[in-house]
Amino acid sequence: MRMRWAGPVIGVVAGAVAIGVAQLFAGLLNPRAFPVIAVGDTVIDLTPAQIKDWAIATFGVYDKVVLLGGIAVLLTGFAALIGAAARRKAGYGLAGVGLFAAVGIAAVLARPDTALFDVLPTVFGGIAGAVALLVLLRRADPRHAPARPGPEEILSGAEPAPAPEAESMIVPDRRRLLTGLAVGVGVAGVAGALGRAISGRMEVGEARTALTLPKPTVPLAPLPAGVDFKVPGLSPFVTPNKDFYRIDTALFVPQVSPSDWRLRIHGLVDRPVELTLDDLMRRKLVEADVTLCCVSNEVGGPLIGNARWLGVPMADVLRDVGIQAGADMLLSRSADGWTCGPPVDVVMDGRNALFAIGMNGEALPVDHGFPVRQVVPGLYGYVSATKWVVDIKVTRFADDQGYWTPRGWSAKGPVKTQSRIDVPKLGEKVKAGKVTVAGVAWAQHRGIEAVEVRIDQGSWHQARLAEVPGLDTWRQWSYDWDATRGRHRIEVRATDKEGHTQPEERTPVAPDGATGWHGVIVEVV
Ligand SMILES: Nc1nc2c(c(=O)[nH]1)N[C@H]1C(S)=C(S)[C@@H](COP(=O)(O)O)O[C@H]1N2
Ligand SMILES: [Mo]
Repeated sequence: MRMRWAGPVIGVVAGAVAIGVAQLFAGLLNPRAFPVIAVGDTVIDLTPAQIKDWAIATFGVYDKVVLLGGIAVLLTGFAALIGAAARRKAGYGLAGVGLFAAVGIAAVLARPDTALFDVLPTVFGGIAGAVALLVLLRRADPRHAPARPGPEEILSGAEPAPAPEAESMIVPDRRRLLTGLAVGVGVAGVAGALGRAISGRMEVGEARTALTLPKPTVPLAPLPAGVDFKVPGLSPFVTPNKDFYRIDTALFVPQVSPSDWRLRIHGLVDRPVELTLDDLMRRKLVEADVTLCCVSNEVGGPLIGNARWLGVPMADVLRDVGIQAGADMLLSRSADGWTCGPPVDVVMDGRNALFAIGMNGEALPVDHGFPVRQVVPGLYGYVSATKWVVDIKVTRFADDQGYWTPRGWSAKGPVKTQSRIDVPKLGEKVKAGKVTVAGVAWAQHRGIEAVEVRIDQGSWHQARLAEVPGLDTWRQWSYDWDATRGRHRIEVRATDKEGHTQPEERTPVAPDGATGWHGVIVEVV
């Protein structure tokens, strides 16, 4: 009857109380001061690039779910250990809670968007966890069990006063402990749920819904009818916002209220400015069809999407502030401290590089950078597409680096010409006869000139190309294949309008984007 399980369970429940209370205070004070998220974000920043690349490659857009699951497992394990140690000696437990809180505090303070005040949720959580630990330990300790007269004592009327040596004979009060644990779970659950609810109200979803997007100063012509072959399984030309891939280092999506948003532009400029959203929306607004893709996209991968963006040309704003001679990089920073540095000449060369506020006819979704993000056609997202952008330092590649550069990725990231087979899918069984092979190809800002398909390494056949509104989007292609029974390998390659054909050689995504031809093997029956 030593209740060996009690220590670990007490640890886990005390840990839950700590986290629930921390969440409650984070909800009241600042959702970003929730230590679990701060630790997760710090882990992401400290994780070696290869592991991050592997996580994106393996889990794709679910990488964060996996990370959060991993953190939950680790936290539970540590809490169980602390509880087990605490049952030997309460001091060990308190030291463990202290260590926990210290890690949380360090992570909160290490976030770029927190202040000293933001350690309070962790401190209160730590105190609540320590109290819960001590109370539960006491309840698990037979010496503190309430006096329960034994049969002889009832007979003799003696006071129950167990001698210390007799400890093992004393039955710990299981029910008292279980009640304590249940109360602990309840406190953790209620505090956590309340904290989440309050943080939720501080989120900007409502402000986003309330924001009326201005009309573009120069409306863009509707998309030509021929942009979309509408082949089942083929990526639609316009990616619906809800299906648009999401990649960023933020576990807790920055909640930037439109009324608080400011864009500060400084550094090597003649006239530094700080713009509000109204300032931005009063400027000339344009629409642009631009395909955004991630440098971490493997050949044939899903990390690409196409949207009609509404925004202010970055070049217009930057011309007003006056970029000084010698500046060659725009180090832009998000509300949560992520940075990237597109080259000045690319942003200023007349392409549709935008401070975007709208995506496919709605305000930017919060996950995609509300209220303002950058979109630069022709550059991978990691060097150009800052979401929740709040600051631009006009600088030089010689002096500054974006987030991913010291992590093993190239400082400059022009998009490589690529193509993907969407249908048939890898391993699909198709019927012999006419089979539509279709997919997308992209070489943003250069444009796709041709797409070729080959079967079983035979000769290349020209695919039919869909229409495009300009050079900055992907282009659908399709090829009618007369399929014969058996296993066949279909491959695709694209040529851009500069005459560059995708090389066959496969290279990894790091440091500047994968190369190679996408191929699928299908079964024709
Ligand atoms: N603030 C911020 N912006 C960011 C990132 C980020 O981690 N933080 N990731 C970039 C990368 S790597 C890509 S591919 C695009 C993805 O944009 P999306 O999530 O809207 O598809 O955002 C870019 N902008
Ligand atoms: Mo990316």
